[in-house]
Amino acid sequence: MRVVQPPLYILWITTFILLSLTLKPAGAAPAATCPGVTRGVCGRQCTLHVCRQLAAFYSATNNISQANGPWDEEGGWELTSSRSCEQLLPAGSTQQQQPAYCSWFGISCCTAADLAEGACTAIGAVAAIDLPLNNLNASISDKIFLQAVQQLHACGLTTLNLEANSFSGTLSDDWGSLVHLQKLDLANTWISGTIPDALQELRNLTQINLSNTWLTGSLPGWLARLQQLEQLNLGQTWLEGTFPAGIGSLKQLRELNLEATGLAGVLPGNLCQAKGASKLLQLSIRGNALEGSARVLENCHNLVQLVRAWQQQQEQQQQQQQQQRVF
Ligand SMILES: *[C@@H]1O[C@H](CO)[C@@H](O)[C@H](O)[C@H]1NC(C)=O
Ligand SMILES: *[C@@H]1O[C@H](CO)[C@@H](O)[C@H](O)[C@H]1NC(C)=O
Ligand SMILES: *[C@@H]1O[C@H](CO)[C@@H](O)[C@H](O)[C@H]1NC(C)=O
Ligand SMILES: CC(=O)N[C@H]1CO[C@H](CO)[C@@H](O)[C@@H]1O
Repeated sequence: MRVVQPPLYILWITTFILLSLTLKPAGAAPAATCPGVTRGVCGRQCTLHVCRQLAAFYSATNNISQANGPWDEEGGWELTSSRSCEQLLPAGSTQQQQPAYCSWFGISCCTAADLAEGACTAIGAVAAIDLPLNNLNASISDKIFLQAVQQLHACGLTTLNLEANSFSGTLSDDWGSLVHLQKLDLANTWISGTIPDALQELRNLTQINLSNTWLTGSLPGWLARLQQLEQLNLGQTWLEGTFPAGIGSLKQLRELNLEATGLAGVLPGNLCQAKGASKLLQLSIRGNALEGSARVLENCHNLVQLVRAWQQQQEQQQQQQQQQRVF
């Protein structure tokens, strides 16, 4: 009987290996990759891919007024059902020419200078989408929308400004895959839910604007780890809880807006932790229950605008006194 044992043993091992191989890809979706990029240049395969992703983005957000499209016709996107990406990007076009989508309204393409600055990864791909106030209507949890954004991100998208549109939905963990993002602006939309921990992977963010939304939950402590942050605007949201002390250690922070939120408690005594080096210019904390003494701002040497409830009252009193004097 012992003679049979080795093959059985091998069979078990083989089964185990096969099982683990088939089970592995069942986890998180693999990160999107950008096809057709050679030495920092978005080649034809890449430009076609980018164009198709913009088409997907367009159809996922274009549904408010299909007749005219949400974007202005003159500078508008040329993509319609009768004009495909193949027609817009003829095969013979030279690399010196910018792909047609680079001149579309709200689109900025990656240039050699941008590439050198680390602002994008492939010349000729899309570096920024700036479409504030453009009647876009979609859910940010919508799979088609999200996939288009993820694919564009894989090709070097670093700025996504969709402020003041009709976006709804929640920031799912999938948003944590957009690790190259430097600017994220979804302010003035209907988005709701909490700020997922997955967003802490977006270490290169310099600007976050999620103000005037229906976001709930607490202000995540990991924001303190986004060391590139220059502007953080989470004002006019339903965020609550306390102020994470570490935010005071963000060395690049210039603007911090937490006004009209449910935040409460005592401000940490180290709001501008980096002595002498604090870049904080604007701080707005009115309209919430945050408390703190003036000593909290001791090291905020560069502060030029401070908006606090008590200060506003003082200004109003001063204005009233001045008016009384005039009359
Ligand atoms: C926006 O899209 C949603 C669902 O996709 C739809 O129910 C709603 O009517 C749209 N809003 C407008 C103003 O077209
Ligand atoms: C973050 O920025 C640095 C500097 O530009 C760059 O080297 C790095 O690759 C970026 N990381 C990601 C995930 O984009
Ligand atoms: C963020 O959004 C608010 C509200 O729409 C807007 O006033 C502000 O200019 C935006 N940008 C920054 C950096 O706060
Ligand atoms: C999000 C959404 O509803 N997208 C639809 C917009 O309209 C196009 C074309 O009619 C559809 O293909 C999308 O599914």
